[in-house]
Amino acid sequence: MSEKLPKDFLWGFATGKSSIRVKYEAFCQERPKFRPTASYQIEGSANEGGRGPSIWDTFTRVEGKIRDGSTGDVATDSYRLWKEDIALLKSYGVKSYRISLSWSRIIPLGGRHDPVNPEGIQFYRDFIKELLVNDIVPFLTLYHWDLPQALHDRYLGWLNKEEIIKDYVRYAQVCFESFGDLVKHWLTHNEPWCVAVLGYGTGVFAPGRCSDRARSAEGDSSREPWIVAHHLILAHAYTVKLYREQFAASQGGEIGITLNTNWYLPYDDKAENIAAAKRAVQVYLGWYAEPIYKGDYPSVLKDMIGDRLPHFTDEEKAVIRDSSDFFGLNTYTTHLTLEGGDNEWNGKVKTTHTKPDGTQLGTQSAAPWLQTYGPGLHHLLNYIWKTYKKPIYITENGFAVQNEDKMSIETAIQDKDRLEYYRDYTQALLDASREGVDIKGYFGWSLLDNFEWADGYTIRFGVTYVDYKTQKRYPKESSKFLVQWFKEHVEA
Ligand code: GBH
Repeated sequence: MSEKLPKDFLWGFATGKSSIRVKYEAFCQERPKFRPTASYQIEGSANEGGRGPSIWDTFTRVEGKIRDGSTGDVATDSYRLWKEDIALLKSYGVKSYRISLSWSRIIPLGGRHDPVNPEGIQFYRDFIKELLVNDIVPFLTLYHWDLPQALHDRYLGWLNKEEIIKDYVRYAQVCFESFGDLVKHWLTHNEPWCVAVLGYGTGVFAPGRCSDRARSAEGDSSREPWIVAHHLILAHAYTVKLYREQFAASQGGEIGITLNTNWYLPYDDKAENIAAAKRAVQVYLGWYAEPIYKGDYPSVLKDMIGDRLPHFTDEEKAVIRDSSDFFGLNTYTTHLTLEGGDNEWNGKVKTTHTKPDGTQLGTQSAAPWLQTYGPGLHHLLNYIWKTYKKPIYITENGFAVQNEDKMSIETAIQDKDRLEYYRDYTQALLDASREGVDIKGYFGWSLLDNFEWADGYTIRFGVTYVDYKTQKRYPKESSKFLVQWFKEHVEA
């Protein structure tokens, strides 16, 4: 095995999307109850580019859903500053940039009989061309959680099998036709686990459905996540079928999905905790990976969920089996795992970062769920390679420094904890690669600090600091580390 990563290894950064903007005035007229606060109006209207609202535009306007009460209306202002973003990427010397498209910018109402927005197409084509001119390979995600609001209003979005699969496949077709001559790397969904569980189970993400009537007027946490996940898997698979049958030969690209998982270590050497750690990954990851790579849900999940878990027909199984050209992986942390609890979405285990002796597994981040533990990535890469035998792209990996939102810019850019995180995780990547795990790319999350979903702007994941008052960008030490690391570790 080579000591270095191969010459064609793709590395770079990922972001959510170039902007979360809304056709603002029309949106407010339709939904007066979501009329924003004064501060929002001061930040300016966002009636740009013909984009239609998504479920996140709606969700961020519901009181109490976003920690700092913020929205993505301005975010990092990348709809206007996209050329600066690309210049920044160029200055870092990345090989690739992973970005997601906004469905409602391309088809404002989302549906298969709804009109395509030429301004949206033009925006992304210009964007992609500018990447290519700068020798940066575009890695495009079709769906990073922002369902067109119109589809939710029309038929409850991901809950409606007949409609959503057809609408999603048609959206994908528009993207392949519009950008496929320029784009050779496609991802369907980003993290379907999050869409299903956080959107329809715990309700902490849009559209915010759950059984708790204090939090949501509608929803059924015991059923809807399984239904939504089922439809996400099918929409993914029919999209890949379309790409393979109608575009792959002429456009020469590859297509897959990105799944998120943690690595699970047993809390101690008790047999029940060893079994729990094994089951956690089988359920959390296997819920999606087993159908997509092997054709059906894992039996451990079928046994656990019983008749609340939908079935795939034989015809569907043939479509979903082997429906990803590679293994797209988003991963951030490792959990210590104990038997017990009733959280079906992680396999009925309990997790902690506190070891039996009371010490912590790694360095705590700004997010309660995330501590540094490099060896976990090494284990996970080996597990995925052994279990699914597909080349792996790490499509997200990163760290949020504690209290970075309260620091001065000068202090925040000295991001030692993030740098150390990346040092440990790149070492794990190299170790696995040297052992023969086929890893084709790595994207740090994220290029920029940005709108961190339910945490608003309180948590920063960027290797570049964004001063939201001026929209100026400041490279952090971690960006310099990664740039240097890939320079040294990818074959010239
Ligand atoms: C990614 O998800 C997202 O793709 C990206 O948009 C986001 O900005 C980035 O992470 C940073 O958060 O129930 O306690 O486990 C990361 C995976 C999985 C992490 C769900 C948070 C929920 C908390 N996420 N997890 S917990």
